[in-house]
Amino acid sequence: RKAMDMMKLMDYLKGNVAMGGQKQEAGTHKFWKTQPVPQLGEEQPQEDGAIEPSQPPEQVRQDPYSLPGDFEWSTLDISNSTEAREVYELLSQNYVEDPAASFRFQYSAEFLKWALMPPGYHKEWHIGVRVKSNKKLVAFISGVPIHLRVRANLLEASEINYLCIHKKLRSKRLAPVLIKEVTRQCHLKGIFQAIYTAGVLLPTPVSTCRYFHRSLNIPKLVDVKFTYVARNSTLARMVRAHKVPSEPQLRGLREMEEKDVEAVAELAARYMKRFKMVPEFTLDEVRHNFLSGRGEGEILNGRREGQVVWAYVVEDPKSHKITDFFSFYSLPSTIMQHPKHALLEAAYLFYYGTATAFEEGAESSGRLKRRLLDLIGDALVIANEARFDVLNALTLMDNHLVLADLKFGQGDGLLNFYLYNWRTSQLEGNQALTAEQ
Ligand code: MYA
Repeated sequence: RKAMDMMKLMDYLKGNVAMGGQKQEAGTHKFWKTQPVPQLGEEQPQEDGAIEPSQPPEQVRQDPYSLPGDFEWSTLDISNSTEAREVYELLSQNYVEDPAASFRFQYSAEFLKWALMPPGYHKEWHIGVRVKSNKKLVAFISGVPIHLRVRANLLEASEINYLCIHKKLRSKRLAPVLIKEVTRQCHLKGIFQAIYTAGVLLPTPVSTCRYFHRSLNIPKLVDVKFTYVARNSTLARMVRAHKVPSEPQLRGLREMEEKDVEAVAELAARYMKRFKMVPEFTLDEVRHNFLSGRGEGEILNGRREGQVVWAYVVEDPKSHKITDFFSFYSLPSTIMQHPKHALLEAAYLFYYGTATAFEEGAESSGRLKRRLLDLIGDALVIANEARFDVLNALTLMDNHLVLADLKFGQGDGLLNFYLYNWRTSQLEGNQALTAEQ
């Protein structure tokens, strides 16, 4: 399958585009051809490096880009619940949908707070556009700081996400203005590289991953047409085939706590050395990513109120060392026009790691694969306990080792990874680690 994706990617690069159901013609990217990104058909670079030089602070444009007359820029204060709610409302009505317009991402306000306010975030990178007359929020783009290692280089970069324009204002070339403005705000903070992901194909992905889905709540998923009963099967048989154990299987598995921050940071850092494009986390970032989105109060039906992230560790019962961890986050989708179900409760596999990977011969002997089957298998148990309908994962990190055995089914969606103002030759899916939330 991966070979197929690479071939499609090659076709795209040659200009014969038909990827992810998207048709585009090479050479027609009026905006992207003016930007410091690899252009279509370019040869793979011999060396890694910036495409254009960083600017000294006094050369960075000081004035905001101009917007059409009826609109104005507005910095959003995400720590303010009313403003976080405004972004939530804009996205829940206008953000990414599947090609059939059946499902639309519904990031919660708590999720947005967690994703947009990591340690060292800049409020200036949370950029809105409002209608001047009534102050209605009609567009948004955001960035957060990230230390990103791409092969041997550690980049101080921004991660751009949640670009969204109200449906009524589409195709008016407003997106390039938002992108230029967030670029300017990054430049003002001395940041000249960025990472971003998109389902759509643009010039030019550094890596392309496919979505896989592990069904948990089969009757509902069939009901909302997220999945189908195969012609040679029945609903009951499918339910049986997708049953997960009622208890985690790994001895020593427990929820991550504050006392684990250092051990998880070390394990994650060492594990991520396996991959070619990865974020590097400080202790504060580990605490933020895995503990701050945990919600409040008692766990009820596998969840706390407002919980967006689940993080678990395996503590060796004898040595009390942390040997493994996994995490996933909650990102529901609105089910459009369904009489019974309004929300698809989806969890997305996030970061994980296992010390088994550091043992001699772990990969060739199959030990790494077996350990990951146990670990991600337990992630399924926890996700099921927390009443998620489905656990989603991409073809990145070591996921390819376990997806088939754990009964993840291949999805239609692709996710393209892009770097802004950084040249490096293309990475295969499993060499990239998502920075996507
Ligand atoms: S990906 C999620 C994007 N959001 C959605 O898909 C939500 C639903 N859709 C919309 O809200 C609109 O359709 C959007 C486009 C806003 C996407 N990334 O204004 P237009 C190019 C980059 O007439 P609209 C995410 O959030 C398109 O190719 N460019 O179009 C990551 C064309 O340029 P060109 C995109 O449909 C975002 C131009 O825009 C995307 O009204 C990373 C047309 O503009 C896209 N997803 O609005 C942003 N979609 O003619 C880049 C279309 O050249 C960050 N376009 O083909 C770059 C780094 C910046 C920081 C640098 C720091 C140093």
